[in-house]
Amino acid sequence: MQRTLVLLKPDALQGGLVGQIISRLEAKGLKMVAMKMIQMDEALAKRLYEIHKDKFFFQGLVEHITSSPVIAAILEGEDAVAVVRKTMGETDPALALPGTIRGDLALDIERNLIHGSDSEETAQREIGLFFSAEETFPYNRDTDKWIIES
Ligand code: 3AN
Repeated sequence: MQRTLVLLKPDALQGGLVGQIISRLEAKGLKMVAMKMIQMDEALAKRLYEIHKDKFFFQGLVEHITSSPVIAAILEGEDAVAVVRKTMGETDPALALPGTIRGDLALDIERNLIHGSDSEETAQREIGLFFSAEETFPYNRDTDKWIIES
C-alpha cells in the first residue's frame, strides 16, 4: 500500500469545490488516513515547492497557496501516487482530459485546485511537512474486500 499527500488549494475552498473533489477521490476507492484544514505560511509553501524555486511562476505559486486555508489529506491505496495524479489530470487544466478533476473543474494553470505528490519519495517528504504520526489514523475498512482483491 502506498500513501500520497493531497492538498485542496485555496481556489478549491473559495470555489466551493472541496466536497466534489474529495468525493471523486473517495469514490475511486482511495482510503483517507489523515485530513485537516491548515493555513500555510510562506516558509511551508517554499518548502513544499522548493523544486520550483527558480521558475518564473514560483512567487505566484507561494502567494496563491498561502492566500486562504487549504485542506491537506493523506490518501492510501495501491499505486496511490499515480492513481491520484491520473484522477487530478494534467497540470494545465486546458490540457487535462474531461473526467479528471482539473479537466472538469478548472481552467487556469495557476488555479488548478489540487496538489498531489509526484513520486513515492516526494510523498514521504511532503507527508512529513504536513502531518505528524499522531495525526494519521490507520484503520480497517470493511468494504475493502469489495474494492481490492487481496
Ligand atoms: P502538478 O501540480 O501537476 O504536480 P507541478 O508540480 O509541475 O504540477 O507544478 C506545481 C504547481 O505550479 C502547479 N500545480 C501550478 O499551480 C504551478 N505551475 C506549474 N507549471 C506552471 C506554469 N507553466 N505556469 C504557471 N504555473 C505553473
